[in-house]
Amino acid sequence: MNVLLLSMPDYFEHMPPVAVRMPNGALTSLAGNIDPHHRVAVADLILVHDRVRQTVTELVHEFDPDVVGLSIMTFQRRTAGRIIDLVRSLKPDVKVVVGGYDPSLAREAYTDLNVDFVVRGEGEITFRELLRAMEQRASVESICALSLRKSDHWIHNPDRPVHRLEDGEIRVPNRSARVLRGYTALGRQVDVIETSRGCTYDCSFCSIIEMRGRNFHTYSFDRVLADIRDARDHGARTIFLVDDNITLNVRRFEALCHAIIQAGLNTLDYFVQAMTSAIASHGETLAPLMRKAGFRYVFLGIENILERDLQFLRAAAKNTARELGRNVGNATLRAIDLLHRSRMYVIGGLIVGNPEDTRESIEANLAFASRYVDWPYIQHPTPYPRTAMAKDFRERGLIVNERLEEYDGTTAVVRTEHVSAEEVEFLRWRAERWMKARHMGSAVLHDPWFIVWHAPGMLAHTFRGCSVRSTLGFEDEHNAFKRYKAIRHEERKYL
Ligand code: B12
Ligand code: SF4
Repeated sequence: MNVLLLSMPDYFEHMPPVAVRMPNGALTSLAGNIDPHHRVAVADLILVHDRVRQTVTELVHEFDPDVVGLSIMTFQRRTAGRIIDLVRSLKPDVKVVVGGYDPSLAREAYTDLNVDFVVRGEGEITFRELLRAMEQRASVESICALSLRKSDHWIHNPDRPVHRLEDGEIRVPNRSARVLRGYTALGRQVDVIETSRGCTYDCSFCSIIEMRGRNFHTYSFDRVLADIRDARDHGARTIFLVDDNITLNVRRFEALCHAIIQAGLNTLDYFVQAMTSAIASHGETLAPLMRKAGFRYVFLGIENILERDLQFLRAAAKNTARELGRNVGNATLRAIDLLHRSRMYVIGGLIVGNPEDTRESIEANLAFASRYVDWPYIQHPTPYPRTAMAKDFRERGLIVNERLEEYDGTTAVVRTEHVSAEEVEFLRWRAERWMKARHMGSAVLHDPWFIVWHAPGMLAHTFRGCSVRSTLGFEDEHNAFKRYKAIRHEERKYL
């Protein structure tokens, strides 16, 4: 069968396509795990976000798919619906399968879209079994984790246990299936690698717990190294380790750094997500080792600098430093210091606009980010389906925007008890632009040509909506913010 796999073109503020175009790791993993006789194509539509209709039309004509699969996050649901309608108009009898976080956690929303199957949770084995059943015209009703349309109603087959990655059941991704080019992170070709799946924490904003429960499974180092080599052989010079929480097992992470060095793969740049507690407690030895292994940017889940907000986000434990088994306070500053001492950049993940936030508490977090982090990754609390946070916000009546296409993390869709959603977003937007502009000065040392060449585009993106007058203080910045919002609104019309 011909199988066309698509990821959505929707992007959000901190990953503008002018600087970052990241592949979707799910699709190549699915492609690597279906039976090899199928003809499979993977198209990451972020690479063609400005010509989606034309590209999808061409792909359907050239590839003539029997099955089209879409990987969807919540804020991409509207675009996914439009792409499905387009595909159906081009080929009415095609089978449409959806998977990823949104279909898994809000399956009921997909009964109204024109899809045939929803794959819930991890997809490799479910999708393989589905294709086999379709090919053999066999029943799909015994395939776990599959939801299917049956004339006028839907059947939801039982869930599937999470995969134990240790047993080699999941084969390596198939990167050769990609049919579009242009992946980049600041000018270097980027690829994504998984070394583990899952997390045992339960932060209230995170979808992972509802998606797969609280657990942690790991791939063998042989497999991870083979995967990194494969990414490199496909041209990658930067690797993003997309593990949900690689720092859950620090000893294993250290051993992985050693393995990368021994394999000579430390000539690549690495990006990783980490907990502040793990870095603060083990950073004296871990941070220099990470640097030696090639780690360059570390996304730290700081979440908030105020204890009250950390409690709301259920993120206090992962931000607590420990010494000899005792809690010794917030881990953030120490973690940042240790990473900086080893010449790594900190991408600071913070969440502002929580229910009790005042203007002052938001500004305290923004000032902290401005002073200590290299690249701000500040978001607003976003009530994604079935998260604990969504329940809290709904019960308190604080959700002010139900347009899911704006649930991209940098649009404030909830208000606090004291500050309107619009003002929360304005405060973040106003502060963040300057933090980003400042970091371009550091990035130029590593990638001079890219930054020099793309700086005008990146600055234009960061400061869109601003005028010389608003920047010099002769115009109320709220006006510039309104213009920015209008531009952002237009950008979301991918097709
Ligand atoms: C890496 C990552 C990113 C990366 C790369 C994204 C990319 N290009 O893939 C970056 C940093 C760019 C990113 C950004 C964002 N992300 Co993100 N990201 C993740 C993370 C950590 C891992 C995803 C991953 O690659 N996993 C490995 C693959 C193999 O697993 P998988 O994606 O789950 O796919 C499996 C199944 O879902 C399923 N499946 C998936 N697609 C399909 C399709 C078909 C047809 C089938 C059959 C099955 C299937 O099968 C796959 C294999 O088992 C997750 C999870 C987490 N714990 O935080 C969040 C997560 C996916 N991100 C999320 C969000 C919200 C975002 C942002 C909007 C804001 C943000 N929080 O940063 C932006 C928007 C991105 C954009 N397009 O601009 C949310 C999604 C929530 C939701 N309900 O939609 C998650 C779950 C985190 C969270 N907050 O809970 N993200
Ligand atoms: S530590 Fe990270 S991956 Fe784990 S629940 Fe919290 S946000 Fe999600």
